Amino acid sequence: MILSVDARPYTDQTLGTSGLRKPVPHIMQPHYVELFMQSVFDVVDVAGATLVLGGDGRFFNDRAIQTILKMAVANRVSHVVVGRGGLLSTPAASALIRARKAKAGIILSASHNPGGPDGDFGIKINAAHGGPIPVSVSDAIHQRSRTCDRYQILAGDDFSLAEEGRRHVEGCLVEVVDSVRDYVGLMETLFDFDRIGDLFRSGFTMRFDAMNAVTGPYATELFHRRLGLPEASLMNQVPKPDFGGLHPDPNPHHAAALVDMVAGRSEVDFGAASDGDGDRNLIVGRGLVVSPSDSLAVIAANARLVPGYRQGLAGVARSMPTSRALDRVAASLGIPAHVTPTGWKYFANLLEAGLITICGEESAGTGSDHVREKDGLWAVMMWLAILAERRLSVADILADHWRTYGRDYYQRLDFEEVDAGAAEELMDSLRRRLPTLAGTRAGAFEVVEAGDFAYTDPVDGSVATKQGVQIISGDARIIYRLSGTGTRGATLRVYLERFEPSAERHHLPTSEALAAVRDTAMAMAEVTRFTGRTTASVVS
Ligand code: G16
Repeated sequence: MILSVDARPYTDQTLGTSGLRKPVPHIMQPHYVELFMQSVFDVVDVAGATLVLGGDGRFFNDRAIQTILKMAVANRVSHVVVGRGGLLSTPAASALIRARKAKAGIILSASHNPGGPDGDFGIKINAAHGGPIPVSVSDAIHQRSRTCDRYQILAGDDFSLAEEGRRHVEGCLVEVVDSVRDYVGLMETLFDFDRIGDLFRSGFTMRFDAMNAVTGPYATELFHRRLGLPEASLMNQVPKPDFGGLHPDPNPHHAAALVDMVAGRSEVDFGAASDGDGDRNLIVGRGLVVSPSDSLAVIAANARLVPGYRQGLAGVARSMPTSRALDRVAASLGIPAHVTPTGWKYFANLLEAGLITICGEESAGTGSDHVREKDGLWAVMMWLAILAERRLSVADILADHWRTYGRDYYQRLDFEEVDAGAAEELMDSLRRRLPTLAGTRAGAFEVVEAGDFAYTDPVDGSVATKQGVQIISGDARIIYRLSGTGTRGATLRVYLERFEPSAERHHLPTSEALAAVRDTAMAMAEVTRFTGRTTASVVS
């Protein structure tokens, strides 16, 4: 029986960089998920459509999946493809949307944010191409949510998601699929599994940290069962609703155990980690952590060694705050390098139009045209494939890369949970001063260019403004931006970059190489005056 339920609309169902993201107690308010999903179903017009549904297994995933399934049936969706146990990584969901020609995908995740009853929950909506919906659609969903005061839902028992199977309910086919199989099949079309297996057989050692999040089952199948990595080399590979208390953000701060094991004590050749929903990655070598911007550049420069990319790259793209290392590779390959605002939806358009093959972000997202999302395990596979071909250490691959292209020292400072009003004021103050900043000098830093990044999408013509303040001084760059994924107060991100052409100066500690840029960045935006902070909460 289909019920029609009246409820009072919530007005705060805004979609940020990655869909709806809220603290768990907030999202568990009565009818909150239901009204949001009804707005989604109304805007996307799901009657008669196929949908893909899954999540990263965090607290409330199991309840929200049941609600959404029952609402999908009530809203006359004809086919829902749902991951077994309610699990799907974000890249696996993107692949399934494309393979099943679904109209949309619903991914339950707050990505790299902590989980558990006091953590965060999120709902991401993906389009038929497999990538995040464009801003026009997320705006329409928010508008609809402001007045949506009734939802449709199937009454009755929960669906069993424990085993693969198909069940018809009220004209809807609910199909539970293996969450991992199709994804691993896709990896097989891109990589030579035997070559990577040979690398492991040669004594090469690796640790993969799934951070108690969704990639555990994927990593177990891919790295252990298919490539022969000993199971003991997998860490935290059982997904847990609270991520075992870990913060599943694969950066040196939150993945400190892995970093210490691989980079610190140099016992292991290669370390990698992924985040809550499996779209981000961390790459670690003996004695060093690879910065995401460098990782992207190395992957692009070596892509032709990998079977799936032998024919070369159509073009590449990075988000504006990502270091310019990728641009140098593109120039040497003679291919276009696009620069987009932060958010994978901009890449999705370029990928869809065939303008780029590989893209990535400083926030540890790297991906290619095999799906329309960033893909953590794909990035790890790219590194393994490159290591298997080149048989050099991670450190030697980087040193060689920097010798060829120069080194872009890079660091991101996060000031988390600062007062939202103060963060806005800091950005406003910077923006007001932009016209007068060019030509000014702060120590060795002479401002050559100062602007607020704006982007016109070459595919759909949409315009995005106010995407981050960028201050350029020849070889150095400072960027200020407010995060679009935090749920408490505001997070100010300050990105620091400096190009160093000389190989003799490629092995400085990053914080030392960027000390002057950091001092300038703190002073120029008056970070301490506005936020009360003298140091960042997280440095990555
Ligand atoms: C999301 C987007 C990414 C983007 C990131 C930015 O990541 O998918 O494309 O780089 O947000 O985060 P912020 O606005 O906090 O800097 P995710 O992994 O949270 O889905």
